[in-house]
Amino acid sequence: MTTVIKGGTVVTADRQWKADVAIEGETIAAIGEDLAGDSYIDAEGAYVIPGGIDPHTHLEMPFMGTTAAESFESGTFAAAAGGTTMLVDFCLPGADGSIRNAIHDWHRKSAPQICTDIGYHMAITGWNESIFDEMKDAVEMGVNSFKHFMAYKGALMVEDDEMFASFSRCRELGALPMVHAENGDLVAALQEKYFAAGMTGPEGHAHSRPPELEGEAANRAITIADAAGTPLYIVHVSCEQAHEAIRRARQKGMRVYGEPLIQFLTLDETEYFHPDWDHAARRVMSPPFRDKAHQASLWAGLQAGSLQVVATDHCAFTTAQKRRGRDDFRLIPNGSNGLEERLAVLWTEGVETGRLTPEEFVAVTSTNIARILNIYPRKGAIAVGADADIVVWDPKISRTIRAASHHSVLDYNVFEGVEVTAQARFTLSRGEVVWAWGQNSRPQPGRGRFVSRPPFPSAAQALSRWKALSAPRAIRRDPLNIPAGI
Ligand code: DUC
Ligand code: ZN
Ligand code: ZN
Ligand code: ZN
Repeated sequence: MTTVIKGGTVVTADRQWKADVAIEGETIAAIGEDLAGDSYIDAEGAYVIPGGIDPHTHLEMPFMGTTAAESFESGTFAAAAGGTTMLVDFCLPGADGSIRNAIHDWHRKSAPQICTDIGYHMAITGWNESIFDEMKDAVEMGVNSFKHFMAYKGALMVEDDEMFASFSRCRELGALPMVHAENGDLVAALQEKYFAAGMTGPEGHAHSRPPELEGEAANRAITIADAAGTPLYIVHVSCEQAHEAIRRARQKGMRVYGEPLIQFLTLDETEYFHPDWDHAARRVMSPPFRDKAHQASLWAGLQAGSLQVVATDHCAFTTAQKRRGRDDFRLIPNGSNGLEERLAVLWTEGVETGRLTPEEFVAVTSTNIARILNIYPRKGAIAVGADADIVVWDPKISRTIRAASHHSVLDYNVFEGVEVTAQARFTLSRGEVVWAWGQNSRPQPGRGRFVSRPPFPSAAQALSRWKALSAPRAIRRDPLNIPAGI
């Protein structure tokens, strides 16, 4: 059985050309002109792009006294409707602190539900010998990235010595450290200060998390990564200060990656001063939305390549859940939506405006993160042998984003009323159509798979390769063999 995606323009991270794409089973079998098959998918007038990869979601995650409302089923279906065929979810240790158990727990929750493929990052929320040991188990279980919260004091936050120990362990294991960069001690102090001064609403959230605190933490994490000899991935970069830290580190030769969110690129801090409490609270996330100058910095970073990935941090809490913080902004569960909207909003605000080329759009929504997470070219590529995770992307379907018609379980949408000019006509996951615009079909929950991500060549090997080159040079900067040029 051969299925051919017919008549479209294939776009990859480096070029675009008119071609058909033939699929056999779960993978791409051929790319070329006038391909014949047993069945056809119409791509006339559309782009044929690698399925989006959202590397930052929190589905069903217990957090701030409640649990994120988006399920693995609704989340992966909403993703597919928006042209995203893989997401990478953050796995949090439970009360026993065990990494192994947390991964089993995430499998137990996700496996029966997922409509498309997923991977995990593991959160490191403390430090002891069993965490040291279990990080190896995580890598063997296909989880090769570890996230560190520099904020959420008294809950998830880790200290600098703990990060140094964990980053050093990542280096031994060939894993990638990631950080949520905000100075958690100062956030807690400022929250206290504004609340004590009578500021109880969502505006207190914005005031207590200024961009300087994100910039400081980003710089500190970069210093720790440099000392440990690891690359570093900084999640949800929202501001010029953090972007500047990343630019400087890269200019010095470090592999530091930055991930702006689609929300940060398009929505701003005025949302927190909206007269409707629900409106403002629904947008409370950390870091918070910033002003337009920071947005301009993030767009520039995507253009220049100093920022590599656009994600969502999709962490969906209903209005009822947000109201837990009605009298105290510190209790509003942090998180906002974007899993379904990411590609359409980025296309409209990025490609339609001329800020990004279609190739850059593919790079920042799919290919770059596939390379950073070591799953390229199985994911993130239109290439013979790659998984047939493909989107037929129609740049002529305009629509208005509405909670009433989205596929998330949320009762609102932070992009409500935003007009977008493109949409997934078809989304294929490993060769199967999991979304078709204008049709009511839904994929089978549980058909998605966990994608095991191998470690990078070990630091020890990389080091000895460097040592073999006798020229005196810094050996600290390049311990993992992440491909150059991203
Ligand atoms: N920020 C959020 O807004 N939600 C989940 C976790 C985080 O760091
Ligand atoms: Zn501290
Ligand atoms: Zn975070
Ligand atoms: Zn997050």
